[in-house]
Order: sequence, then C-alpha cells, then structure tokens
Amino acid sequence: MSHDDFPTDYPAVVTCGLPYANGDLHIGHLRTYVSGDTLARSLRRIGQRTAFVSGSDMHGTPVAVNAEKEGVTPEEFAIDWHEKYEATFPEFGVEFDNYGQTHDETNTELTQQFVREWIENDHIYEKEIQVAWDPEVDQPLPDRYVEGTCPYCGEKARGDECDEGCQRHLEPGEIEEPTSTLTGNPAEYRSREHKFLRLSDFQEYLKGFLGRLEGTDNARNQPKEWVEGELQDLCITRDMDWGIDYPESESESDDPETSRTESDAGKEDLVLYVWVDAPIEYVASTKQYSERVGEETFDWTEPWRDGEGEIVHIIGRDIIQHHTVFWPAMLRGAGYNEPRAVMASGFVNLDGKAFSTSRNRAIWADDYIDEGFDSDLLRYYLVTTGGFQQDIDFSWERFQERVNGELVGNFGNFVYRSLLFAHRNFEGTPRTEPSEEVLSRISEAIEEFSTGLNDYSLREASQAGIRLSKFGNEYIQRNEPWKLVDENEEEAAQVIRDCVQLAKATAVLLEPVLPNAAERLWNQLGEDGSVHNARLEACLEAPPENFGEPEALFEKVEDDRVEALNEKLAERIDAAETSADEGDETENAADLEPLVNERIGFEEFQELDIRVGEIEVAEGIEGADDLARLEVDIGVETRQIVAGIKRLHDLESLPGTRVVVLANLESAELFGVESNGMVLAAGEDADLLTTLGNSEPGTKVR
Ligand code: B3M
Ligand code: ZN
Repeated sequence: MSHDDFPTDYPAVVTCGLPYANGDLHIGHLRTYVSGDTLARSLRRIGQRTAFVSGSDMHGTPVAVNAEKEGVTPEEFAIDWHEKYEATFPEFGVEFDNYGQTHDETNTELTQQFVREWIENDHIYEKEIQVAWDPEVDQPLPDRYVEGTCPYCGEKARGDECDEGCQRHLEPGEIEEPTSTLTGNPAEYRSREHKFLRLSDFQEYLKGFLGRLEGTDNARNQPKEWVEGELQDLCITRDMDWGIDYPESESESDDPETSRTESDAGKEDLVLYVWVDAPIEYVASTKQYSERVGEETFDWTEPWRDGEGEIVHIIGRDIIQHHTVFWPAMLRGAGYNEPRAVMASGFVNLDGKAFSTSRNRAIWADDYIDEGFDSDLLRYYLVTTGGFQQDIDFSWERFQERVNGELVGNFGNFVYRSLLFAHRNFEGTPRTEPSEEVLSRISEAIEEFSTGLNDYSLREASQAGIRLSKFGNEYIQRNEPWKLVDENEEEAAQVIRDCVQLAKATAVLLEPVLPNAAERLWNQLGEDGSVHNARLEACLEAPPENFGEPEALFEKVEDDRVEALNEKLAERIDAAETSADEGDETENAADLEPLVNERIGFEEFQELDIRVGEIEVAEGIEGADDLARLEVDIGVETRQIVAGIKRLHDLESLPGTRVVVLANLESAELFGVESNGMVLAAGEDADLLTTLGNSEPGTKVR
C-alpha cells in the first residue's frame, strides 16, 4: 500500500461491513452501504482502479438464534435473507462489484487456509476454558445465547459484544451474571477445549499499524488504548454446528476420503467463531470478482497478498475493535497485506432516539422504496447530514428540508433553468468557449472533491458539486441572461455557455452520491454513454451542441406528504408498543426510576446555582467513547464542561443551543479534561434541558 494521495498506481478495494443475514435492513444499515458505494464511485471518478465488495454474514449466533425462532435451519434462513439483500442494495444504487456470502465455497476454503497459515506460523494454541452452559436444555451457550453485564463498563451486554455500552468485544466466559436466552436460567459453566489466536504475538505490530492507519479519527484513536494494555487472545472456535469447520491439519486433510464433514463425530460441534470467517469474506469476495472479470482486469492477490493495494474498510462504529485489532492481526498472521484505512460511521437515530428494531421504531429500507421516493434523496441525506463519525438524526421533516432546499431549490433549480434557457434560445450549448472565471471555479470544485475524498470526508467531496451549483445560481442571478438575450445576444450566449458547463460539471461531481439524478442530467445534456464512466476531467470538457427540453430532476416533498409519513410511522410504533405492552403490561412503569421519598428543604435547593447557558463549542474528547468537551457561556463567564453526550447528539449542531447548567458543582477531571459544572439532561438519551422563552445566558433558574 502507499500512503500517497488517491488516485494511486495500485488497485483499491473498498469493502462494507457484512450485514448479518438475519432480518430486514433499515436506513441505519444503509448508511454504511451507501457510503461505501459513494466512496467507490468517487475513487473511480478520480481514476483510481477500484473493486467494491461485500457479502452476507451467514454464520454465528445472530443468525442461529433468529433462525431458531422461525423454526427453520440457519442455512435456509440465511440464504433467504442473503437473496433479499442482494436485491435490496441495487434499489439504493449500491452496486457492488461482487456481493458474496460467508457460507460459500470460496470463503470456506479461504478461511480454512487462513487458519492453516496461523497454525503453521505458530499463532494458534489450545486451551481449556469455562463456557456458559444451560443446565435445563443441557447445551452450551455461545455468544448471543447469553445475556449479562459487561465487565468493562457495567452496561447490559449480550454474549460477545457490549452493544449498549462500551462496544467492546467480549470473550467467552467474560460476561458477568450470565443468563441463558433460551430459558432465562442463570448460566452454569462447563469446561471445554478451544482454539485461540495469540493476539499478543501482534502487539508491537498493531501499535505500529495504528500509527499508519488512515480513515476516520474514531477508528484510528479508539483502539490505541486497547493495544497499549494487555492484549487478550482471541478464542476462534465455538460450540456450535452452524459455521465453518475448524480445519484439519495438513497431513490429515491430504486424503479427501477422511477429510471432515459436518456429520463427522467427535468434534462436530466445534466451528470457527463468526468473526473469523466474516472479514475473510472481504478477500473471498474480491477473489470472486477477479474470477469473474479475469485477473488481467483485477487480480485480487495484488491488493491482498502478493502486491500492493489500497484496502479501505467502511464499517459501523460498533465494530472498530474487530477491524483495527483482530483483523489486521489475522491478516498479518497469514501473510496478507494490511488495510490502508478504516472509516467507522456513526449511527442513524430517529427523532433523536436510537432505532429499535424490536419496537418497529425504524425506517425500513423496503418502506422507503414502497413510498416511491428516488433512492438518491436518501443517499444524499445519509452522506451529507453530519460528519461521517457522528450519529445523525433522521426525521421526515429534515428529509423534506434537505430535499426541498438543496436538491430541488439549489441543484435541481440551477440545472433546470440553465438547460431550459439554453434549449429555448440556442437549441443546446451556445457555440462559444466557457469563460475563464467559470473554468477556474470548476477546477476549484474538482480540487475540493479530491481533497474531501483524500480526507475520507464523503460529505466534503459531495458538497463540492452542491457548492458549484450554488455558484451557478448566483452566476445566473448576477448576469441576468433573460435580459441579455434582447440586449446583447453574444453576452447572453456566454453566460448560458458557462451555465451549461457548470451543469455538466455538477453531474460528474455529484454522480457518486446522486447516481440516478446525475445520469438523468447527463442524458438531458445529450451526452453519449453514461455519467457513471465519466472521470473528473469531463467536468471541463464541452457538452454536446444540441439537446432537448429538460425536465425537473427532483420533485418537491410537500407538507401533507410529511404529515402522512409521520402518521404512518407513529401508527406503526404505537402498534408495536401496544403488542409489546400486552406481553408485559408493567414494563413502562417499571422502566421509570422510583420517586425519591426523602424531601429536601428549600434552602438546600437554593444552594444549587442553576443557570441558563449557551453552548459555544462542542467537540468529542479523543479516546473517550461518550464524552464531549463543551464551552458554555453562562453570562458571567464561559465554562468548560465535560458531558457524556458524544454519541447521543450531533455535536456540530449544538453551538447556539440554550441549556441549563448546574454551575456550582465541584470541578472534576475526565480523560484529562477539566469539567466545571454540569449540563442538565433527561434520561438515557441525555435529552438536553433548554428554556421555553429565550432567557439570556447567566439567568438564574429558581
Ligand atoms: N456481520 C455485523 C455487525 O456486527 C457483522 C459485521 C461483519 S464485518 C466483517 O455490524
Ligand atoms: Zn462495556
């Protein structure tokens, strides 16, 4: 790999985290896939040879548990979902070069080869460990078959992941107070032999690797503390029969007659941990792509093993540890190349709260498509709302605002008026050269696009085209071609020539995020071929001389539509809640903390110095998953306050927000940052308290 700017001389591989083949996709999942697709398209725009691959994650307890609920085999269950995903991604313009699945032959073989390499390189050992066991059904409880408490942060955790807390991977036996998800019984422990990958062999390597790693800050920084401390070895086998078999050693597997099959007795229930074969699918999927297009076009061994290449992983922020610690060690241990970058995205919330698939509180991929919206609109929202690492909020109001403001009002409006004017007055592109001013503004946009891309900021790269169309609108407004047509036709021709060039440039620049609209625009311009194959240089090349009457690129989202969408959503959530409540009527009341019975006197209350404040600065604290550093103006002075809101709020949108601050709380130091006061917030979601009127900062709360 190089650390040169893109485009480089080597082939790139862009991957997206594999979705577990176990249920419907929602727009939170889509954020990763749309971003991966946008990145791959962007790299191609600048001339980087790129393979874009992923696949379905078929194994592991996330699949087995859900299959069991449905009463089907994990294989049948996973295949159904895999086929569903294969059909869904293209509906959102997500066009993988190869979309495989972890249970196929390519991945099975490759995974077993990886493990053999580790064995050969002496990175594997066997150890007896205590695994959770359900005494009632007399079976082992791997991963999601147990729930309990995270030993690191104390949050509720399930099996192998602290999904609601610190997001750390948990090794078998680590979860505290484990209970079986099969029967609800407290789990017991049994000893079993398991295989381990000695991660400590890679400690020094990983430290160096993290120093080289590119991508988003969260992926580069969060793992540092994990590799500084003692590295726990990774248990790579599980007591299950759904998965890829732990491979025989070379000598035993030489004879195909004796090689193990799923039905073999003895160790039949020991398969590889899902996190072993899942990332190897990145390689397997690239291999399948090579096999399909031919090695002359794309040789998978070049980026992955025998040559050089630019491997970029796009994932959700909950699987950073797997991609920046386990995976590089796995690659290294088998003699493969390391990734160049990991981009870890934040989650998508709904009206400020996390999606809850069990409560049907989500925007499902299918529902979006059924509404008949162009997938470009959602792509635009997902890629350009907030920074990549931040959690972003989805609401139909904001969706409407972004679509109507930026896509209809700015981009759509600019190209429509330009092309319509050009068509009516010049039957297409006026026969003159574009002006220097416009050419240099386009070059600037090209530069912004490349810089954004090289900074791994898809939002910045995408905004280059949007800013260019904004410039276009101002350019038209300033030059008033509708007046010039009668007064000075030559000047009018110049202005319109410039606008048509700008329109063409926006098509190329916005193709990665808005592939459908860009193609429509390309066709309206009378261009040959497809905008999907156009390079950035095309922004500066002359458009065809003739084209027909344009059509609006986007439709406005009307208020009553938003109302209807909100109603549908609320009905759906209500219905899910009612059915959940029927199952457990006391749940809601039980969710609330009991009232405190002891009363306090008014004087005691008066000792609290509570003030109105205004957030001036909000930024994440490096290395801390949840903490943000705020500067809050409390009238008399500006306070630095540390608040646990990093993951729960879009920090960029906070400056200017009025909050309520407990000013005389004793100071404390968190992650090396001094905190002077407390910003008051409600509940687990840290819903920030604010004022109803606009009380000035410093006003005392009584
Ligand atoms: N299947 C899904 C997740 O944990 C998991 C990703 C695998 S990526 C190699 O988000
Ligand atoms: Zn935790």
